[in-house]
Amino acid sequence: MNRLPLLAVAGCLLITPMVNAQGKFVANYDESKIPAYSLPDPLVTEAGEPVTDAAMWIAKRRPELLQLFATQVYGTAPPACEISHRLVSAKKAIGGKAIRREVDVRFGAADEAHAMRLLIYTPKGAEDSVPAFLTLNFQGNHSVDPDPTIALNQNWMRSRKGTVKNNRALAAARGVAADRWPVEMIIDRGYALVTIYYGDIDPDFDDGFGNGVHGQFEQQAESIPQKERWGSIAAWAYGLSRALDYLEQDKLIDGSAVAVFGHSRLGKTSLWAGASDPRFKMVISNDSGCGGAALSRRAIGETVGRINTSFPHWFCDNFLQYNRNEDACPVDQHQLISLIAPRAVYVASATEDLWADPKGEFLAALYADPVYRLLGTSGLGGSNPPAKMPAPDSAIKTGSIGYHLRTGKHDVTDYDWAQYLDFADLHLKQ
Ligand code: GTR
Repeated sequence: MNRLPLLAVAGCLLITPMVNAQGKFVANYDESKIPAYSLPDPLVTEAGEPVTDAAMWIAKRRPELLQLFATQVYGTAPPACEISHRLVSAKKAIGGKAIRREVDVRFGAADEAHAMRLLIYTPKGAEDSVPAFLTLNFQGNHSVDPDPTIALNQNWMRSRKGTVKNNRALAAARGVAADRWPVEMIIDRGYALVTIYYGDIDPDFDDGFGNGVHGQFEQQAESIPQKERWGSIAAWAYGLSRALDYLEQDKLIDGSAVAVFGHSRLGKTSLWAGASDPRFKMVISNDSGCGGAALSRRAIGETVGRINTSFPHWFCDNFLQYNRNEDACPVDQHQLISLIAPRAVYVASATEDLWADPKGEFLAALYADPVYRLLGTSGLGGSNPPAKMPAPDSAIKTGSIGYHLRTGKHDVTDYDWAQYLDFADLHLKQ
């Protein structure tokens, strides 16, 4: 097998100060100031044994890595709960090309169980069930399309001038995020789009894990050591898995051909959902950065210390010990991508999104490649992995690992979606 040498970066031995004279975090963007690090090898067990075949990966290395990510990074979620669902609305949409439904999915059978609302577009007149993109959104289902019949979400939302006041969405929020959701293009290609407001699952603020699904499963969490309890990313991923439980029952959707997609913090979430739930056939991380696709050890742009300070509720408490001490973490993010193997994974970056470290995102995809090849897939870029990062706007999308660096800022654009649809054609439509 063609093994890639894992990077041991000499770097500078003096760790660069991350704070200025006023004590404010200052991101490093200088490659020459990356601290010295060596990456843990996905294909060597914690006991130091090389992983030589697929059976050993499946029986030994994959479970041990999964456990490390659960206990050291994202936290351990409770076991899958039973779900119940209720159709809220159904109508024609997108000029009659699609059916759009709203379905409430509850975390339990009881009426008072916590619920999330799925907004589902399926192509009208499809002869068979269709593959789907399952996604979380930041601003409510009503922000995805201006259609005034989509319910205006009234759960807690971060206030935004003009669209969210006192943490409640205003009618002006309808369709505000439509740029990121090319529903017609997705429908025209024969796919369903399923989206959920992420705050339905767990509101995105630090309340000591009382609200959202955390609140409902408080008792189960008590049996887990405090520092390993699930953070919000694990809670959102749990919601995605329960949404998939529902999609497996939905006759219009092929539950065995679902891609999980997310942008930014929700890209971190899609990676963890795809790593921890092997039913996801394909995983897409759009500009996910630190705690997502970017290698933590590079400590360039957003760092572990910074993310744990700004968003203390995203990860488990054990992750705090790696603040400014990334090299001590037993795992790094190329191993998270490896956990998705041999299923298809796509990592995307943007040229101006230096906070998310595009190069670190690319390297993590590249260093997951040996696991994909061990499992008999084409890995990144087909027969041989690329020697260097591709030029902007030239997607690598023929193997089981896809990657592109889009020109522009931290965002989701039609260019991004066009690549994901091409990639999905190869992996969801066989
Ligand atoms: C930023 C955060 C990033 C990214 C982003 C987002 O503030 O530092 O890690 O997740 O938010 O989700 O929009």
